[in-house]
Amino acid sequence: MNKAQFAVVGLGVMGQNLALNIANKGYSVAVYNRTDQRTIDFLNGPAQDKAIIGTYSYEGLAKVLETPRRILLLVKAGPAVDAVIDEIKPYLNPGDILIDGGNSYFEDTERRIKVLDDSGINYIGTGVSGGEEGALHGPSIMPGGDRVAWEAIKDIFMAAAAKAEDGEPCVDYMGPRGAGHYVKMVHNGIEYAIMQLIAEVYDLLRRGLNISAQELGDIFRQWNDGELSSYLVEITAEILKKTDPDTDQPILDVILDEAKQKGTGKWTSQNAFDLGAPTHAINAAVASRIISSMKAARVAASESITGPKPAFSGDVRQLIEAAKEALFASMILAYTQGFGLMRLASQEFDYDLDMRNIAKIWRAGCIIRADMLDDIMRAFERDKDLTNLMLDAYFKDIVVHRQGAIRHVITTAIGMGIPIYAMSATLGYFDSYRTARLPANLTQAQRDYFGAHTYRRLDKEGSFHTDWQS
Ligand code: 2AM
Repeated sequence: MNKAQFAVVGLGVMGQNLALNIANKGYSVAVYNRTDQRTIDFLNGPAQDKAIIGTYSYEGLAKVLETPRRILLLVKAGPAVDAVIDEIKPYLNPGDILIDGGNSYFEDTERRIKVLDDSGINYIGTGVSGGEEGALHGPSIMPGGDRVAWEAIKDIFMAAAAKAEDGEPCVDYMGPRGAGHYVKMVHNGIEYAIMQLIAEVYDLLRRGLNISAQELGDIFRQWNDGELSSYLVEITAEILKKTDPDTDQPILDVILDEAKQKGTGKWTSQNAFDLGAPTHAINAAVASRIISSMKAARVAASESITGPKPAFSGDVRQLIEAAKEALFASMILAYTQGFGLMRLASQEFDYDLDMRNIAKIWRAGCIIRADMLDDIMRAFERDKDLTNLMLDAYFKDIVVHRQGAIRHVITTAIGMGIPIYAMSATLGYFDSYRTARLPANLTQAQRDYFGAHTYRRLDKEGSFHTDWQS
């Protein structure tokens, strides 16, 4: 019997679709799932007539695989990954490759690699983005870990990955240890930011301007035909135009306004705080999801805590145009913050991340794919050490010229009492970054006043303390 070239452990939707994707590219795939019935259903269903074989023990899985074994784990992030590694390890040999394709926290990946080091088993932690559809037709894949192991899985991953318009596969080696999962984490952080920015623009136009969901769907569709062209803007247009079959209302009007989260956005912010990276848009998006989940409290408060009424008396067309420009510029600033964070992380963790390659593999397949990533890739081609995207002439020109639109959109929303926190935070990042002298001099004085923390001066070197009360 010919041995299988690749294995997938964990047959949730992502696991099933990746197994199908890889089999469709001409590789033979063995699958295993903790609960046998799921394997049976998969084999009798979507995997019928494919080069996919089912196995019902880790021992059996190990036996049917060619060596070195290449095994992709797609189980729930967290303790399940450790459990599977422990159970499968006795059947593996040095040189075999375990690949974790779940949304694992990058520090867990670093720890697992350390633990497996003595066994000779190679470990790859990889981000996979694109949702269920992406997994089946081509996701963006962000692998990190052992470089030799990467070379051994490269052909399969390149075949399975999405292809950008220039034909380049959306996968590349990100860096050692947890680098792949780190990049995926930041991808998700940027995703949170962009989703929140879009949500705020939707809220302003829908509630503030009373534009119907249908009309707004057309507006987003038009935007998606231009420079805003991106997966998230595209699906927003489709969502806005969707009618609920039960009520005949726009489906958005019957969906509960409580955003859930699995943690990758929060991890991004937490890590950004640890590293000292300004990620205003991501932080604001996480905070916005949190306050959205306090539905009962908000409903109660809405009855007693008053504010301005969302009533707009200005030029509607002008505001819609400004919203488009503001969304574009603030999306650029969200990417700017994400790439800035990865730059710091690369130094802190010795990941040696290549920002150009990250932009390159985000151009298709993943949730934050957008035409502007092609330009981001080019900016890092012009200068691979670019410290901030806004310092690239092309992007500087865009944000400088669109800042008026952001200011107009934000002040309009604020005047009407419509929360626009992520976009405001993004502008705060922009304004802080371009301000030579911030009020942190006062912060330093206060710290010295109450805690004798000392301060530095503009006019001479050294550390100073003032006797404030004398
Ligand atoms: P299950 O079908 O047996 O629940 C996504 O949830 C995938 O993760 C499923 O295939 C699920 O297997 C698997 N999974 C979750 N926890 C697991 C564990 N502790 N060990 C093995 N697989 C697990």
